[in-house]
Amino acid sequence: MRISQQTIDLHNEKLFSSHKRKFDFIAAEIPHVESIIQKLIAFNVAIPSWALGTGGTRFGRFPGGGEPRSLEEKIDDVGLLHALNQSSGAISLHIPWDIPHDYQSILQHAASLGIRFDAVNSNTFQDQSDQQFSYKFGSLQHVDKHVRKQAIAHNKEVINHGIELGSKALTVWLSDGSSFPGQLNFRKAFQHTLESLQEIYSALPADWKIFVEYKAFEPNFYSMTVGDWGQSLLYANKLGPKAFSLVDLGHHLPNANIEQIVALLLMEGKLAGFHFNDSKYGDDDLTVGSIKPYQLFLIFNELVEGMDARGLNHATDLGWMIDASHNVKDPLEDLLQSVEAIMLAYAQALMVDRKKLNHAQASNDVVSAQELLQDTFRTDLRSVVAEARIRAGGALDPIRFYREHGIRQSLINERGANNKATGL
Ligand code: RM4
Ligand code: MN
Ligand code: MN
Repeated sequence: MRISQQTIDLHNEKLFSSHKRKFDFIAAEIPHVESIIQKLIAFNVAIPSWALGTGGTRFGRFPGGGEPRSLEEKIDDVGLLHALNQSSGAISLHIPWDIPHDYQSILQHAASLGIRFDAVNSNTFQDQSDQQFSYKFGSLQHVDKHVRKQAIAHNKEVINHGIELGSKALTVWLSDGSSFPGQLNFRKAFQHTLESLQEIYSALPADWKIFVEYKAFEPNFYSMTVGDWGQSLLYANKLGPKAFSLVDLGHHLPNANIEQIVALLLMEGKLAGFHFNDSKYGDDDLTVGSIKPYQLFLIFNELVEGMDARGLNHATDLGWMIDASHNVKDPLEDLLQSVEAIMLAYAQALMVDRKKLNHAQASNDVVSAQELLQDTFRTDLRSVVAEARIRAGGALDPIRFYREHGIRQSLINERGANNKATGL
């Protein structure tokens, strides 16, 4: 199913006067509101192909119906999101969960919905039925070079799929590590992983990047071979200028200061970008902004400051992706909420008065610095985000539109109630 511009316009007309009151009020308070709106319009967040179906835990999974049955239908779902919010114009594919067969028709299909292909992801954390060697004891780190070779070949294959689709980056997340003391020689595991990554790196086209994603624990519970930003940065530095560290918000030990990590990776020119999600305990993969919205704002505050200091283009120079799982919500509603939370945090960060903050910092005025950030965070910018969205052609209230138009029910009618999308 597709959403017509006409139905979006009708929806917007109905809600416009109430929106305008809120927007005019806040716009009068922000002198550079127009430039914030332009930046919001340019900003897009890629949707993960592996999270368009219902997620689950190791205890169970409760599908909601109408899940996409093919890569084409996943692209359709991203098309629906993008039509509603005009900020989800990209999809990030996970191979082999989503192997593209007919590149031309997939490219055409995606283009007709305004969707491009973001980073491609490899998977050496699961065994596939047709593979020769098992990843039970790791992939790029493995003690047996045959296993490493197989994992390297898989990554090269993923790059090749990405080249056909116009992707410009490979994201490598490894579950490699150990679950018990003594199981691994840490130095050898690191060196094997580095050598394997070097071989993958050498297969990258000139204009590609490789994103090295770290994670503190799970599925290995004693050590992870790319366990934190320090290790990821070591690999990225040793690999070369096309290698960067990817921050997944759920991949840190509790209470880590992620905004500081972000600031320093940016300073080193080694920040790849993000897998956005939120969490209370571990890699919970919850809706972005649902648990720690202030942290999200502080991260964006560092991002805007650091990107501007390096003269980066906010919209295109880093990778912006969601990596979440939807266990109890409709995945599409959940993704709309996540994108909205990201846009809001970005808008707030754009609003921060940098001059005043610099001044407060330079004069050790701790109170003013805190007041300034909290004052910004407590300013309701939802109508500014909505204004950007409608100017770009999206819906004033995407979730309301989605519900009023019975989109999930149409998807169930079209695709059935019991199919299971590939992915998490
Ligand atoms: C991992 C990690 C990766 C994602 C897999 C599915 O925890 O976040 O980015 O590809 O999950
Ligand atoms: Mn991730
Ligand atoms: Mn994760």
